[in-house]
Amino acid sequence: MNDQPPLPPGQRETESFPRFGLTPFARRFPTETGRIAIQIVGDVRQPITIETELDRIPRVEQTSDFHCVTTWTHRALRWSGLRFSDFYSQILVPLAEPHPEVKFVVLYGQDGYRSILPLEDMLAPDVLLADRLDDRPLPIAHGAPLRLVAPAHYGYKSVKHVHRIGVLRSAADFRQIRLRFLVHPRARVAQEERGRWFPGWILRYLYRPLIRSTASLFERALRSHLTSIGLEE
Ligand SMILES: Nc1nc2c(c(=O)[nH]1)N[C@H]1C(S)=C(S)[C@@H](COP(=O)(O)O)O[C@H]1N2
Ligand SMILES: [Mo]
Repeated sequence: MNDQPPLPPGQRETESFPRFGLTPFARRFPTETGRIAIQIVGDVRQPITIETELDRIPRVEQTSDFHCVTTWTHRALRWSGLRFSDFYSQILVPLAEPHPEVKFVVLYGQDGYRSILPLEDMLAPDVLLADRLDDRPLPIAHGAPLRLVAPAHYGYKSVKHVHRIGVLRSAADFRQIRLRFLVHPRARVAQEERGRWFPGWILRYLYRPLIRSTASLFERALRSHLTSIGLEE
């Protein structure tokens, strides 16, 4: 039985779903993992914090593959949460009143990580703010209490531990956290937009040798963090 679509260019399937990311973030963890609160910032008339309002939006479930830019793919993850497009039109727009020319969305994690995507990409129906994975509350490993899931984009756009969302008219107001050639403004997996200036396939060979050590660094850091807070996941 194999009715799954072929893997995107350059990707290889992994059985495990490692906690992963940029190595400077391996030892940084969220401080608030139970309660969801999202601060809205940027080109808005009303900077606000959204909490209980989230209950107004219908919940959705989605099964999607997760593609890391370093070439590993974990298939068929079952997420649940809110569609970003519902969150945007039903909560963010009416309450925060973004400038009509807003074109970019920035997501900020509690660990200091951040990424930017065009608003148009964020409004695709498969982009979620997820708070559950495989029928359980999102674990710290994968982004508690809330993370972005943008399956058509490389994993580096799917910010974990989201606590702030910015809306911007210009991407020039966003400060990148990694070398510019390693980030693509859209990072679509199907187009192999791994980074900029070089064709995506070149970056496959730069990244592949780093997967194993990065995953084990993140795994060790997670285990010692969970021990330090007296939790198991
Ligand atoms: N807050 C935060 N979000 C993040 C990262 C991070 O280091 N911190 N790493 C990104 C990268 S590069 C990837 S591949 C995915 C990994 O998600 P996972 O740890 O759930 O596998 O998270 C993305 N979102
Ligand atoms: Mo990644």
